[in-house]
Amino acid sequence: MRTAIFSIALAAFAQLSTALPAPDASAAAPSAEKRDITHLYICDSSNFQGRCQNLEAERNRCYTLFNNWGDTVSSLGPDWGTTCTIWENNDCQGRSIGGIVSPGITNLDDAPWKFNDITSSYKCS
Ligand SMILES: [Ca+2]
Repeated sequence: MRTAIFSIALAAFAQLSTALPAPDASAAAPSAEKRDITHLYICDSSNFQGRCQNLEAERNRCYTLFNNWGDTVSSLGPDWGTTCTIWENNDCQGRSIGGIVSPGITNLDDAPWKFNDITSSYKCS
C-alpha cells in the first residue's frame, strides 16, 4: 500500500515537472531588437479622450498612420524617455512638430502647435 501511494506521488511529481515552463534565455538578456521598440499613444480627441491607440514604434523609423488615424489625432504622448516628431503628410513629409516627450501634448489645437487633425506620420527615437 505504501509503495502504491509513493508511486502515485512520484507520477504526479513527474507530470508537474514536465508542465513547468522551460527557462527563457531571452528574458534574462533582452535582444537589441526588443530594446529598440517604443510607443506613441494617440487619441482622436483632446486630453487623451475618444478613440485611442498605443502605437508600437521601432526607433528612428518613419510610420504613416493607417486604420483611419490620418488627420484625426488631437492628443498624443510617447513612452517616458522617448522623443517623437509628427508630420502633416505621409512618409514624414511636410510641416512637423518635433521634441514631443512624455507626458505629451493634451491638445494639438493649442498654440504654438495648431496641429489638430493634421498628423499623418510619425517617428520616435
Ligand atoms: Ca481629432
